[in-house]
Amino acid sequence: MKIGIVCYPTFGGSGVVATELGLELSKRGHEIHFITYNQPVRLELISNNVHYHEVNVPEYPLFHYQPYELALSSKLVDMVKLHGIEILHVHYAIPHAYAAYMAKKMLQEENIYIPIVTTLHGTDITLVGSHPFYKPAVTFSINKSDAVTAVSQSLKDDTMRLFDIKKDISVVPNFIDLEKHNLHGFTDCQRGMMANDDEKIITHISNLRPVKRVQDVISVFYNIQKEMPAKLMFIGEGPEKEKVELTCQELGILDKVVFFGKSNEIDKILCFSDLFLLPSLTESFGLAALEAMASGVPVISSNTGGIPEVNIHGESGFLSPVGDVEDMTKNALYILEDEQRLKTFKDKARKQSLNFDLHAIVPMYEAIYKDTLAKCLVL
Ligand code: GMT
Repeated sequence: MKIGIVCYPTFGGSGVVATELGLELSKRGHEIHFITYNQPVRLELISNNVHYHEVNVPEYPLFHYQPYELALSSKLVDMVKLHGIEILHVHYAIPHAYAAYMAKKMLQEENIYIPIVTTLHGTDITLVGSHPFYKPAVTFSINKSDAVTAVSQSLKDDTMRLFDIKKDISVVPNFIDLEKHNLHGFTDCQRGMMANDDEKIITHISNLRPVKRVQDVISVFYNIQKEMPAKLMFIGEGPEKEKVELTCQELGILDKVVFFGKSNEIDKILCFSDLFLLPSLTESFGLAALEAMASGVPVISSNTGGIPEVNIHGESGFLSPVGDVEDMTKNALYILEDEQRLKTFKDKARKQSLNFDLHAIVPMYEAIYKDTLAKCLVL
C-alpha cells in the first residue's frame, strides 16, 4: 500500500508512534510518505520505501496566525496526486483530521477518492480537543474520518463521553520495538558514568508540561533520597523546566539531578534506571511508561486515563491517586529497598511490555487500512 502519514514531528508520543509505525510499515513492504512541517525526530531510517514531504507555510504580514491547515491540505492534495497515495493516516485530530478532510473533498472534485484513518492520541480529545473553541471542528472531523482509532480503551470512552460521535472507534494500543529495548543484546549501558553502585537511579521522561505534574516527580524523589542514596534523571524539555530546576535548588538536591534535555537515546538511559516516575494528571496511554517497562524498569504512576491498561498495580509497578505523593513514595521505597524485590518488579515490568510488541500491534493498523480501502471501493 502507499500510505501518507501526517503527524507532529516532535518528541511527543503521538509523533513517536506515527514515525515508528511508518518505519515498521515500510519494512513490511509498504511505501510510506510522511507529510509534516519538519522531519520527524525519530525518522532515522534511510530506505527507498520512506519519503518525507515538508509542508511550508510562507509568512505574510497580514496573517496574525499562519494558515497551517490550508498549507497542509494543499500539500496532501499534491502528494496524493503525485505519488498515488492510497490512504491517509493522520495522528492527533487537531488540525490533522480537519486538514485531511479538506484534502479529501478537494480530491473528490477530481474524481480521486482518498480514505482517511484518524488516530486519537490523548490531549487532542481530553485537554485541548474538548475545549468549546475546538469541539465542533474536532467532532466533525472525527465523524468524517473513514476509520477512527484510539490508543486505549480509556481514550475511546473519553471520546464517546465528551463528543457526539457517530462512528465506531477501534482501540489500537501504543506499541514497542522490543529488540531496541532488548537488555541482553545491549552493550552500551554506561551506568557507572551516572551514579555510584550503591545509588538507585530514578528516571522521568516527558515534555515537562503542567499535565505531567513534574513537581510530584521532584517531591517523590526528594522523599526517596532521604531514605537511600539516589539520583534523578530528567529527560525532556518544556515549560516547567525552570520551575523544576528552581525547586531542586531550593530543596538542596540539584547535585543529585541530571537534566538530559531532549534525547533520542532514551534506551541508553533507561537501561541503567531502577524506577520510572509518571505522576501525570491525565495520560491516554503513557508511552514513556511502556518504553521504561520494555527496558525492565518498574513504573510508579498515577491511576489515571489509560495508564492502568499499561502499568499493572503490584506487578509492573504501582498506581496511586493523582497527586498522592505519599503513596507514590511508599510504593517507590517498597520496590527499591529490597534487591530481590526490585529484580522481581524489573522482570515483571519487562514481561508486561511484551503485550505491546510492535509485531502484534502494527498488523492491527494494516488490517484497518485494508478494511477501510475495501469499504471505500464498494461505495
Ligand atoms: O504526552 C504528551 O503530552 C504528548 C502527547 C502527544 O500527543 O504527543 O502524548 C499523548 O499521546 C501518546 C501516544 O499515543 C500517549 O502515550 C500519551 O499518553 C498521550 N499524552 C496524554 O494523554 C497527556
